[in-house]
Amino acid sequence: MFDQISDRFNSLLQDLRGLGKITDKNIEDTSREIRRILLEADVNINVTKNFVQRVKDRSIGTKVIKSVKPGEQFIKIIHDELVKLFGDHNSDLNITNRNCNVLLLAGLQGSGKTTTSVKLANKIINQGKSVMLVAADIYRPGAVKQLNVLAQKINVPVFESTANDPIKICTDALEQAKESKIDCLILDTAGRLHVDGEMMLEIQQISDSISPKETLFIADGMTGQDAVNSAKAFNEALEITGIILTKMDGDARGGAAVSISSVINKPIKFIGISENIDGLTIFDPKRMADRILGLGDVVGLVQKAEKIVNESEAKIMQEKILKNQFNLEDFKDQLFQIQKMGNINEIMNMIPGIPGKIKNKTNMDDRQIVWTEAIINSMTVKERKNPQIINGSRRSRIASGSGRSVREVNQLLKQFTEMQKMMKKFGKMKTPKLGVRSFFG
Ligand SMILES: Nc1nc2c(ncn2[C@@H]2O[C@H](COP(=O)(O)OP(=O)(O)O)[C@@H](O)[C@H]2O)c(=O)[nH]1
Ligand SMILES: [Mg+2]
Repeated sequence: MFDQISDRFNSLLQDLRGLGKITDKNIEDTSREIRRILLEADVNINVTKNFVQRVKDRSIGTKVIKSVKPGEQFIKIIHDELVKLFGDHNSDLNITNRNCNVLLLAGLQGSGKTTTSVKLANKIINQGKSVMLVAADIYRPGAVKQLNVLAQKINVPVFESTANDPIKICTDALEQAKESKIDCLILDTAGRLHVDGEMMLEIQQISDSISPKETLFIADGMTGQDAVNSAKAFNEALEITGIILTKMDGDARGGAAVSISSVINKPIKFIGISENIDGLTIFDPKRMADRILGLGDVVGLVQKAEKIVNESEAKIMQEKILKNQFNLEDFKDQLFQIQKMGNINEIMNMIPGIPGKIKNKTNMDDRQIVWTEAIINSMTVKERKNPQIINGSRRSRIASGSGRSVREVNQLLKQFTEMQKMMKKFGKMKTPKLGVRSFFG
């Protein structure tokens, strides 16, 4: 997701960090580079222009302020503007009505409406609320079946009808949902082109007759600039309350989809990150901006870690680090914990301050953790506690014991020594230096 844009911003930020002063020239250069990055990511031209202008205006404004870290001030401006571009704050579903909240899903064919309606149903039942889905796509053969198959997986009822009028289907469904005291009714509508007047009228009539609490525009994340125009038309026809970007797990540039929010001035509420039913995440503009700028996703990382690491273990580890007693045995434990957290590259992306270039170069294989463990397992306890004693002949014995090469053993020992050095420094510091993050609070 946004890999290209993120890599480019990362290298720009590296340059900015070193800035001793904000000058007209570096404002100009940075603006030009931001413009290039956004356009290459397929961000809408007007959105790009506004973005660059705002960054420019604000940085000219800060030129006069004597800052300790001018580069970071610049970075903060870019960060703020990215958050704004994404709609400022994260907005959850508005489903607080006591009697039946209706969610209407609209969008082009194949944008992911049916899949998303079931993903949403899943989220809502996990909050302890009841849901009914409505099969309102009577045009595409197989559409009703597709919804049923998906809904069955999470045991959510589907309202079907032999009526060949989607408006009637939806109003009947609402009546039944109210009778059965269902909390949320999700309408999976047919895909339609914004230029198809008849179909646009139909969805307006559905909307008028059931007054949805949420009208969500489902946009394909792999889409190009056409989607921006279609979003505008849908927004004129309906009271869109939010956007869901699907297929954000793909390697598309993503810029067009992201522009939609800014163009129609509506928040992105969720993003689809896999075909699976649990592949829907709340969209948080700040976290997304952090990720794009390579500032990591600390919140996500902590949430992941919290599920795995227990607090007392973490405390013991921290003390060892501070007392400089962290050895290869502990390192192995840590690897094991990381492994439990999931895919290593995903985790790397969440760690702040690792430049994109390094991430790409590393492109770590999950098996690497297993290999590293195998190497450590082939060491004696004494060696693990005191890796300095591992000489040449011991290295080749460890290599043959673990089935890895001597080069890999050397590499691991070197990495570990580097890490120990870093930890030593860290341990000596009274207040850890947090760099950019401290700036953002
Ligand atoms: N990888 C991925 N595929 C998705 C996502 N959302 C939907 N799809 C796929 O996109 C295709 C079209 O989705 P569908 O829900 O049928 O679209 P609809 O025509 O708008 O109802 C299906 O193959 C889905 O599995 C997503 O977030 N990630
Ligand atoms: Mg569908």
